[in-house]
Amino acid sequence: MTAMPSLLRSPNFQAAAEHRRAAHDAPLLQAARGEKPSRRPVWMMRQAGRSLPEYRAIREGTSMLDACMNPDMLAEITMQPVRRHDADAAILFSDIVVPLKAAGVGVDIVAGRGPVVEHPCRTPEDVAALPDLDPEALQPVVDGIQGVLSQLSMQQALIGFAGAPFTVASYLVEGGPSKNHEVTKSLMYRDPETWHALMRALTPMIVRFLQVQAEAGVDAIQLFDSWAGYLTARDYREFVAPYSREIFDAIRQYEIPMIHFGVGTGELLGDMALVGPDVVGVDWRVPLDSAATRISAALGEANPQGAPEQRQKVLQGNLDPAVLFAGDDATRSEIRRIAREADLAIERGQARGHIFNLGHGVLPHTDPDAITRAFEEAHNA
Ligand code: 1CP
Repeated sequence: MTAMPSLLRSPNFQAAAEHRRAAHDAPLLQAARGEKPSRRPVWMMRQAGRSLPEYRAIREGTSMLDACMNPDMLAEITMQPVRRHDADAAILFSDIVVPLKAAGVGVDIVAGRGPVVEHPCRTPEDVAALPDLDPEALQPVVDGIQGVLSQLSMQQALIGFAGAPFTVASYLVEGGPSKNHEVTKSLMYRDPETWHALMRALTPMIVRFLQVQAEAGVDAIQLFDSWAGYLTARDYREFVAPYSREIFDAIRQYEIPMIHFGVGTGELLGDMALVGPDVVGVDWRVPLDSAATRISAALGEANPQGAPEQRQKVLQGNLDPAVLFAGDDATRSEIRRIAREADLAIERGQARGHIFNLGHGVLPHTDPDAITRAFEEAHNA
């Protein structure tokens, strides 16, 4: 398949739809639309990278961001876990800081640490100096996506992704990974005007990143707001939700399923459902049937006249990644419990479907064979 640079210039929903593969019946896409899938679809966050020896081998001598910008490596790394684990979806091998890097922000991914920003963004001047993202700079991602799509079967979906503005901002403001996010939160509380300006600068960059992926043919997208769980619901509504909503509103026109996920977001599930995704990812702390009750109540409260379907989202999750270290018996019983809780939520009319996943990413040092067995178990649960 050839690259499609013309698609990068302006949003082109029509062309994106014409280029989409005929993967309509892939179980993950069926589930995400609220239809009954041919099997319970499974993928795992961080299934690409980390745990796989073939990943460590291919990455030898190449920096993380260089690997993300090399179409052949991107495609190969994206495909590795799909081949190994019979996954129902590939997750694009990229990172939430790729759009920043492509825009020219000084950012690197340091091994064993994560994204590190050369010049943290904390003042109105820093925000004003943030560059725009020229979508042409993402051509390697487009080419990599073409490579993945040419290898996936029509039963396997490709999930594109981006970091949500709050989570991306946390790296930009802190300057790197953070335990408590205190610099980010203090900017939010001390100088809300600059905070909102930062959100307004990041939102179009993230929209662009997702548009480029949608137009290159990804079958679904996930917006990661990994660190939103550090906020109160009140702060989330004021400082974060309007921008995440803007992103879902901009991408909805591509008519591909949209997933939203964060860690420790039990108190935010209703609010996160309200910003507009089709699927809500749940971490392992809240059982899926309780998650569905919270989501359904929030949707009903926001739209009391709405039809019953408008009170349901598809659930994604939520095996504790640590369980994969506990042996096959423990893993099997946890997977079955999760499947039961998801099915219960669906029976009660509080959810439209279930995509099996972990409650957060695969942990480093997880045995790849334990992952393969967990996929099989979840398919049959
Ligand atoms: O050298 C390496 O192998 C670096 C490890 C690594 C990998 C494999 C990083 C650095 N990023 C990635 C790829 C990646 N990042 C993917 C695709 C692979 C897959 O999921 O299978 C995805 C979806 C991401 C998204 C991402 N990056 C998130 C959101 C998801 C999540 O886990 O919450 C976040 C928060 C990041 C930042 C980031 N990048 C890398 C690290 C180690 C981190 C986290 C740092 C921290 O703890 O703050």
